[in-house]
Amino acid sequence: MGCASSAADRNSGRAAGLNPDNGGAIDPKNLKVKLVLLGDSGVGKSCIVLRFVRGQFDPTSKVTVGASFLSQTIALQDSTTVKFEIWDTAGQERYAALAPLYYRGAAVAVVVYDITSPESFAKAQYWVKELQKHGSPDIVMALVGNKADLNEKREVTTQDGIDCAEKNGMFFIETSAKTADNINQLFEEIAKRLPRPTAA
Ligand SMILES: Nc1nc2c(ncn2[C@@H]2O[C@H](COP(=O)(O)OP(=O)(O)O)[C@@H](O)[C@H]2O)c(=O)[nH]1
Ligand SMILES: [Mg+2]
Repeated sequence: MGCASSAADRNSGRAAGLNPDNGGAIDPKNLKVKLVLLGDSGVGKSCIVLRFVRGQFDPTSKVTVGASFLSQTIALQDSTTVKFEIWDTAGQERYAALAPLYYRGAAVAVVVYDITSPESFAKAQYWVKELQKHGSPDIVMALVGNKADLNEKREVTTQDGIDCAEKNGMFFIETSAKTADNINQLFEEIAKRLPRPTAA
């Protein structure tokens, strides 16, 4: 069970993000960035995207197969717009070999774990290492502890998340796709951290 994005079909015709050169655009006021979500199956990657793009939470929708593509534009206070081209990957092992196709050339990687699952936190650290080895050198990385609404079942402390993020130069936030807590903040903070292209 999970949040498959049926809206993916609507946007799939514009799925040019597989081009490694497509991680960023040149207009400094209208940024276009390729963002990839990585993390164990079931941590809520698809739900985070759906919450951000459509403002919805659907606990009954389907597991992501391979990867799906959605886009969303946000406006920052300095009137910059940032268009996120979001690649939501499937966490299952059988798709792991495909992951480099999605994170190669990505300007942003969002590594997600579930605060109730130490296994998913270990997997997140695996992805961080993978990105450090094979991702773009200037990639913006965020570490996200999702399902913060399940605090009574928490098994990964906030401090563990903070420490891991600090060690790896990442931005850290705890979110809930279910309650929408910190979902917009996640993307706004990423947008603020993007390297701004200087006018040619
Ligand atoms: N309580 C709670 N459940 C969530 C949250 N985000 C996702 N889920 C549930 O976790 C399951 C997996 O979500 P999904 O987005 O498919 O995970 P993915 O495999 O990482 O894409 C689904 O049953 C969701 O309803 C959240 O923030 N809180
Ligand atoms: Mg999914």
